Amino acid sequence: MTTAGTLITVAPTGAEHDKSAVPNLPVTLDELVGTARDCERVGAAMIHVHIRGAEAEPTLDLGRLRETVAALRENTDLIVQLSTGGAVTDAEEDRLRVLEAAPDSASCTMGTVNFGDAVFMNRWDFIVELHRRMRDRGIVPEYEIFDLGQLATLRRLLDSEGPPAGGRVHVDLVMGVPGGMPGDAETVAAALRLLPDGASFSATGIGRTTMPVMLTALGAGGHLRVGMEDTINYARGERVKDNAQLVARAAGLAKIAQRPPMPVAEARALIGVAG
Ligand code: KMH
Ligand code: ZN
Repeated sequence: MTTAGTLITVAPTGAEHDKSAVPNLPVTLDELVGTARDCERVGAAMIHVHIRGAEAEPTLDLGRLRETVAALRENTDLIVQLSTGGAVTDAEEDRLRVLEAAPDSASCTMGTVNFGDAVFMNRWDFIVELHRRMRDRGIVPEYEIFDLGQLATLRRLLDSEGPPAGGRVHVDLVMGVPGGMPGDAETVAAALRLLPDGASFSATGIGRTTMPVMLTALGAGGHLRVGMEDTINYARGERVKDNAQLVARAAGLAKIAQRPPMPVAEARALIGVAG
């Protein structure tokens, strides 16, 4: 489904980088809320959240997740999406427990993929369980796709389990992960042929694939995810200053493409999150 506007999601932290690589990586709740406000101001409508613990280590601590959801709701209008992907080392039961923090949306990865030197494990039974629990709790999934075969898994899931909470199917193509699909125009085109009918999609390119993926997705009627989770260099030899810099660039390109950043209310309707 193509729309006039562009849904911009910011993924500000992730589980893979630290402040020694990017000093403005938001790792405390205050930093995350400040980033969220800045990014909302320049065009983001949704935030994809990974949180950190007291030592800035990736964590799925439920108390912290609940506090984070509450703080983001209090300080922004952004759609709050929690990661159930976590870090590659996270256990399935901890990833499922994330849903107890009751976000608007949560990520739901459609298969196992090599992830650099590690493996990001997503067994079929686990995927089904995540999908069911999200539906039972009214949490809207964003189906994360790291490789083309995962789109076949998404179709299998929807065929066997029926539609998700909210009734819409929204997919995020995460491209350019070493071990996953490449981040280039040909692969975006191939992915679009495999999308379920009526699905909306956003795309993000890791590292050097950031710009080719962004420009292709915009031209193809897709939406954008940007942020330090995926991109720590703004240009060759230039570190990203902060997440708002990445959102502002995406918003500027979306305007040039005559598909300006989508207001939050429209974004909620697009992916099926209740207003
Ligand atoms: N950190 C990656 C292993 C998600 O957020 O759902 C998984 C990830 C996907 O980032
Ligand atoms: Zn993530």
